[in-house]
Amino acid sequence: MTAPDGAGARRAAGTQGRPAEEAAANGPRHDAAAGGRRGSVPAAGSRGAEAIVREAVRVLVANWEGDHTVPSRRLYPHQWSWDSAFIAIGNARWSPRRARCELLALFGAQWRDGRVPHIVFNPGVPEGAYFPGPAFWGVRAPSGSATSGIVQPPVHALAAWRVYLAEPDTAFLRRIYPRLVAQQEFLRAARSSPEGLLSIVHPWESGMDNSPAWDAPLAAVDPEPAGVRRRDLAHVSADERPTDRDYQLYTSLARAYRDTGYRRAGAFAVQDPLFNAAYGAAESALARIAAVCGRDPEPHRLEAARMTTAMVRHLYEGGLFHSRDALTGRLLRSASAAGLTPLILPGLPADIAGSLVATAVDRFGLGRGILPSFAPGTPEFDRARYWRGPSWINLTWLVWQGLRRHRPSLAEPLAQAMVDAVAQSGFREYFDPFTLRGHGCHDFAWSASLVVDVLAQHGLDGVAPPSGQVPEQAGSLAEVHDIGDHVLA
Ligand code: 9WN
Repeated sequence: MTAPDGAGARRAAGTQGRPAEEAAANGPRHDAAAGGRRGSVPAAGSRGAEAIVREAVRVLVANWEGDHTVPSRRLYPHQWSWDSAFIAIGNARWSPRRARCELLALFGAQWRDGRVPHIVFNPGVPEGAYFPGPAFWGVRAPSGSATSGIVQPPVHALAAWRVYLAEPDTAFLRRIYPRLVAQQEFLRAARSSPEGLLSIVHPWESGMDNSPAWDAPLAAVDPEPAGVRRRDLAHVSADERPTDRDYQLYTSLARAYRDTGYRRAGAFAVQDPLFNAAYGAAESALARIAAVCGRDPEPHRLEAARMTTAMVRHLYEGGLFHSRDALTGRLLRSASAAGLTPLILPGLPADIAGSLVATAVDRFGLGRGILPSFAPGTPEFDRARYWRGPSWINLTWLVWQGLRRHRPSLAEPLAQAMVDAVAQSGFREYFDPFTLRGHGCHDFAWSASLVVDVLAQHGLDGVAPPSGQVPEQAGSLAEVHDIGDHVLA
């Protein structure tokens, strides 16, 4: 971890890249002609790929905590729910054992009602290392672990299936299947609406905390009156993080939910396309998992189809999926890249997929670089502030997965853009969509793990990854014994 990037650095990025207006009009790209710094991929081909994979594995080993991986040693020193899923997807390529362990550790802290908490706290880390810590949340899982009481997008079934494909271990699948089912059941029981959509009750549940998509519903929330003692600003510059007011809203909402025993939503209940798409894709993955476990896949297939239909009916408008305010019934039109993630739904109708791809090209610059988290050219867009514009590897990876199914020709440049970002700036938390300058923390785990997965599937500049044959969906990049803990720790 190095010193935070300051505001000066951010201004410098703005002047080195294209002027904001030009960038806004043309969408993100980072080739020399655009005036942005081209991603300096180290020696195209398998040797470059090998160096990146090696460095990624170093990060993943450095962040390993014995049974789970911290997203970042200092900024996020506990286990996070959807991070662990993305980490497992990449770890499956070099250590399927570690990937299985990651998921099982997370589900070890599952609550009786089936919810998988968004943070599992490490008892060895001091209370003050992260805010809000275990004392704020005030709750323990049946396992005894202190946890938060909210959830994150359920991308875990997808991860479990990919971990299985990397190394078919049916015992693992049998063990995790009922837990994944319980996770989905909790969401149906506690969060569904008459329209058949699921609500998140806190912006942190979206995983895209300060997305402009939440600005309107958050206007109805009373901020925590007292100041909040944030820890994140000790590690990252304030202009790359949510604002103090955001934190007052986050704390107020979390406190209100906590005070009902984590049962009743406060003033924020939103049906987010990413969360609902993750749930639908999870049902499709569960159908495959069920078949291997000798269970009936059909209910999962039907549920995936049902969710896809509900999303198209209630969240889709004008070439993009939007959130819907569950309290008012209003569609929250915004230009969040979350609205592109329904591309991961296998049963998405072809015409909708086609329109989403067109939107991605026109408004998000798809095909010309990495995916921004919010559409450039909108008043809310901020190229450096967290989820208000910067590019994140997990969001890009999800859309990439969707493109591989619905528009393979655009999947390839997007894979290359992810590799370019980390080749130029390292495994940063997020990236300027125009210059690929890194922001947020360093050595961020899912940036490392997902790029390992990208290289395993795509190679670099179209060159196959170092281990040679890596099948489309299955297989590992290297044997555990080749890139083992001992070699790189
Ligand atoms: C709050 C860990 C998490 C990610 C989220 C990201 C950020 C936490 C924070 O870090 O959120 O959950 O403290 O800002 O927004 O997506 O899971 O990497």
